[in-house]
Formats: sequence, structure tokens, C-alpha cells
Amino acid sequence: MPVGESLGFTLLASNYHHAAIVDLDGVTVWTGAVTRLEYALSNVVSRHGFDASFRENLAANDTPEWWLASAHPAWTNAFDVHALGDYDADGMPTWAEYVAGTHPTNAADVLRLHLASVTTNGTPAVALSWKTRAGRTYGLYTTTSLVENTWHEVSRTGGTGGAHRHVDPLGNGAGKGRLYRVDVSLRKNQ
Ligand SMILES: [Ca+2]
Repeated sequence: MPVGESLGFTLLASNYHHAAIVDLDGVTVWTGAVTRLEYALSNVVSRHGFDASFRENLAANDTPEWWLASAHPAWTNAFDVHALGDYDADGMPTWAEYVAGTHPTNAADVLRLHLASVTTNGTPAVALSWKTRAGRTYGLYTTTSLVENTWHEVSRTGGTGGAHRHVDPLGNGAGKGRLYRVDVSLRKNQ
């Protein structure tokens, strides 16, 4: 282009995304959240680097709108309502199913901890298992008292897409009640 002229850009976000950041020569010159942005460089007399970053639109609890729309054909608006609801009544709200990688309209697809009594090396133990999904990290916790509510981490593992099984020897706690909890978190940037 001739020196001294202006150059205009039109940034168009795809569905369920928005333009978020514009950098010029490595410096942020615009931030916001719009689906369409007109940006102009005027009086251009030298070489410039222009970068535009787009982000996904997030509903309640950081649930991506595109994921909600892909999960149910009618979920194309009221995204917060859908994210916070429990459409399949499996006890897990839709936003949590996004984190867990389960399907929010299929009650059979849900993160659930299964327990079984087993014996390991001649002593009582409990076998805990659950289905995992890739891209998630699972923490298994136990406590002997909901009153104290002090949870101890038993294991931490990455999801593979298969079942994960952990055998917890009961040891001296064999005679006490023991509770277990499994937490899941989404690993970002994968
Ligand atoms: Ca659900």
C-alpha cells in the first residue's frame, strides 16, 4: 500500500465467540467483547504487526456457549439458565458436566464414584472407581467426619478416557465410618 494511506480491518467473530484483544506492534491497543469490530490504521508510513485475539463466549461458571449449543439444539440462548440447570436430572448441573466431560442430556453419562469392599494383603480395603475423561484431573479425598469436614487427598490422577480404580486400605480406620469424594477439574490449554 502507498505510504501515508489508511488501512481498515473488519474483525468478525464466529458463532459464540467474540473479538477480545487487538495488539499493534506487540502493544495492546483495544480490549472489549464484540462480535464485529472495525479497526483502522491511519497514515501508515512503516511496517506494523497487527494481531487480533478472539475468545469463546462464557455463560455461568465459565461454561462455553458453543459447548451448550452443541449439547442441545434448543440451547441457543438463555445460556446461563441452561448452564445452571440439570436437564437430565442426574444430580449434576450442566456447567459441572462440561467440567467433567459428561453429556448434559444423558443421565447415564455422569461422574459417579463406585465403592466396593475388597481385601488386600489380608486386610479390609475399599475399592473406588469412576469413569474418567481425557483432559481432566481427578482428586480423590476421604474424611472420617463430616462434622470436622477435613478432607485428605488420597490420590490425584489425570483422566485417560477409561475407568480409574484406587484401592484404599482401611488400616486402623476399619471400624470407623469413612466417606469419599471425587473432584474433577478441567485442564486448560490442552
Ligand atoms: Ca446433568
